[in-house]
Amino acid sequence: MEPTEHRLTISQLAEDFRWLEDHCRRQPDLVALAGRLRLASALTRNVVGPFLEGQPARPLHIAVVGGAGTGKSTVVNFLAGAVVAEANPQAGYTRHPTAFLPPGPSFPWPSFLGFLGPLQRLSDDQPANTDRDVYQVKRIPAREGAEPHPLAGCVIWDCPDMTTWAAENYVNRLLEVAGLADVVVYVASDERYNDEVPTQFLHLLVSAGKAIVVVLTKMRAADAAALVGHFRQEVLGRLPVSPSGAIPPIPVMALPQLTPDERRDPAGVAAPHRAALVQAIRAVCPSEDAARTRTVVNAARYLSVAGEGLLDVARSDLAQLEAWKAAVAAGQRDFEERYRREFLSGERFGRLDIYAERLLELLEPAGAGRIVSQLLWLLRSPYRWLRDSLYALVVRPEVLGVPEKTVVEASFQSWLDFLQAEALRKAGTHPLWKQLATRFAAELAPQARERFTHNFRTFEVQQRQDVEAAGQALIARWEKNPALLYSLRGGKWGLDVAIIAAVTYYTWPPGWLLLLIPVGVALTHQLAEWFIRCLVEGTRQRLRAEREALLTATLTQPLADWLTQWPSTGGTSLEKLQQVLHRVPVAIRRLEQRVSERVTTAFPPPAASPCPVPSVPKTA
Ligand SMILES: Nc1nc2c(ncn2[C@@H]2O[C@H](COP(=O)(O)OP(=O)(O)O)[C@@H](O)[C@H]2O)c(=O)[nH]1
Ligand SMILES: [Mg+2]
Repeated sequence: MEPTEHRLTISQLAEDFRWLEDHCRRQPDLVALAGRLRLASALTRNVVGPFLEGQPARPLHIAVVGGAGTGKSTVVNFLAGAVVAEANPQAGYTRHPTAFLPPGPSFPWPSFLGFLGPLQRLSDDQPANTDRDVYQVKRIPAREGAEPHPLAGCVIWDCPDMTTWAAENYVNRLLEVAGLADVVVYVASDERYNDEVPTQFLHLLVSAGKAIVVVLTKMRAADAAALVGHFRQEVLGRLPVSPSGAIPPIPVMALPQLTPDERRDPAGVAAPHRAALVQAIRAVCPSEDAARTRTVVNAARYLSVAGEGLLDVARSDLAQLEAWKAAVAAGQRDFEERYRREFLSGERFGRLDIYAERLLELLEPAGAGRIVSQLLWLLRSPYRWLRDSLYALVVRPEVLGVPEKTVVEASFQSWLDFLQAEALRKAGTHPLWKQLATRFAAELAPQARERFTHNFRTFEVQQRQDVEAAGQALIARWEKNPALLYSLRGGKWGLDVAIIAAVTYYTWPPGWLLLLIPVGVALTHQLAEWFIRCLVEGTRQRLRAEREALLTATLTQPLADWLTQWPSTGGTSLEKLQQVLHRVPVAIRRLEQRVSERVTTAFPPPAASPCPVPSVPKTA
């Protein structure tokens, strides 16, 4: 990979994750997976990208996360050593992340294309409930005469609550910061330490290999040990088992019920609590480089392990879209087959008879010869009467076939019926079929019918033109080739003259045997008609094949294409799903390789990975 190639790979991968996330958000059952995809893209842009760009490990990012009202802002204040975050009894008060910078030597703020995704940095001070895609950066005031801040060189993030995967906006803001974090402080209060959604979120962070410190709050001091035990057993004990190694022990500490004084003065009255908290964080960050290396390596490993699972939805959607496409194609085949069977096989293209007549006329001589030709026509009259009468006796009257329009309309209706039945049959198996089944009658069928009517008109106009063109081509072939025309005409004419001459000569003196003349000229005429019928029959065969192709080109194929694409309205297409399925694993492999190259060249290999990646929980 070229030095800057990773930028392209990262932006493409992040874009693919974003597209998949949108795709999941359109399916209400998949919001949790959408969250995972957001975390994956945040890890790509906020962690792997800056690392490959060679950005320094400083500052480390500490994200304080958890359910509503668990005491996150209070914990942020304890880490900060001052009341800087707005602790508020109202659930869901904090709507965007705020970064608090401890006093100390300054460091450059990380920068990378796509860093923190859609979150814009606010330049002015805003209340924590500002509900926009923004983040704030605030400095923690230095206390006079105080010791250096224990978390200097770190950024402490106060985050929105984790209460539901469905609140797209602020959950995404939280996931951006969670993705960025080197250490996650997971806060749970005594009464709700086991809430479902925050616990799922914790599992996800553990899967992503984040270093985690759990802080349990608000319990009575006497209950602290029991609650810690419960949490270990009920929550951490149920973490997914890792195929790649056990999850390292996650420190769990208690921050028991605080008095108002303690909450107001974390660095003074509540200093012992604060010291324990800071100590727990420092313990999981032996050094800045080691902590960052772990964050990056685990992020890359998570992407490669979880990548497959993240793509499951795309794979399953692709399979369903393929199944829909196959159903549409089967319906199309039935349509065309029925058209062939019920209409085309019996179609004579009546207009061609007129051209056959004209060809026959072309064989007749022009100018003075016309008179003779008319005489011959008269001579052939008895033969004509005889032939027509016999024909009427032998051949049954032609049964009028079903009109083309009726056959085509009925075939189209069967196609729709088949698709609707298919959608209803599979409605319970996948959201795509459910959507098809519910929207079929009201949306899909009327839209399809409209298209059908429009395309059928084109088909009709075109086929009329085709028959005329084929007939005219028959005539033109003779007219444009006088040598051929005169030979044919001369041939027929010569034969007639020869017959007349021969009969006259051999039956002289004239008697009733002269009747052989009308028989003879009738035979030559019959020969000419037979020859022309063969010519026209060839054209008929060709027209049938052309009509079939025309039906496909102007009617069934455009309809099939439209029907195939129909469930994709909104941006999900077979092509895009295929592209993403192909591109994502390749990009992840590339990034993982690049990360490991850089880790081995830039940093000495860590003795043992402090946070091996556990298994990835299956899609909810
Ligand atoms: N009594 C008591 N109240 C607390 C304690 N910790 C937090 N609170 C209060 O609980 C409410 C929610 O706390 P906050 O830190 O804002 O929670 P967040 O929503 O998770 O950020 C606030 O009114 C805090 O003052 C505690 O240990 N004891
Ligand atoms: Mg808060």
